[in-house]
Amino acid sequence: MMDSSKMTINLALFGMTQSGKSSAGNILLGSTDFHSSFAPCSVTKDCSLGRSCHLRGFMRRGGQEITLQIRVLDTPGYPHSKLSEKHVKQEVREALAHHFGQEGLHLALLVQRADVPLCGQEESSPVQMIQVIQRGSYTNDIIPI
Ligand SMILES: Nc1nc2c(ncn2[C@@H]2O[C@H](COP(=O)(O)OP(=O)(O)OP(=O)(O)O)[C@@H](O)[C@H]2O)c(=O)[nH]1
Ligand SMILES: [Mg+2]
Repeated sequence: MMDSSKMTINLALFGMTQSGKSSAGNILLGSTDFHSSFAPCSVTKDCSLGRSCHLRGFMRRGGQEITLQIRVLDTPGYPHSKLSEKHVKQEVREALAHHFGQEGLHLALLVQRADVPLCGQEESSPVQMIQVIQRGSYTNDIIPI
């Protein structure tokens, strides 16, 4: 049965290789859950889930305090330096189903580097992946950061 005193936000990070996805996830969680480093190729190869602590007194519903937890899914870069686009899409689909299940994905955060000019088709690749995945699921919002 659903616990009405808890609210969970299921969030996933998307973006090109080395855009700062894992760092953004760590900042959101206030943790070092995700391996993040500067590299000439893609660092993250698998999806992984991090959870925030339960944030008490986040809001009230019917006079009752609601506790918030944010669940963050880090994903491999898209395009990836070693993995095919098909592989990354499949990996993300499976991770979304495994970690977020029936609840689904609530927020998709698109992480982009501010110091690299966007050119050609590449900048839209992560958005295309989100859209492909979204067609088979339930994401409501895409937020660029
Ligand atoms: N200057 C600056 N560096 C950042 C920022 N965010 C991340 N970085 C650095 O960029 C590098 C790559 O960051 P990651 O978080 O590993 O990037 P990623 O998108 O997860 O990379 P992949 O897993 O390889 O796709 C690291 O050295 C980070 O410290 C930022 O906002 N500003
Ligand atoms: Mg990463």
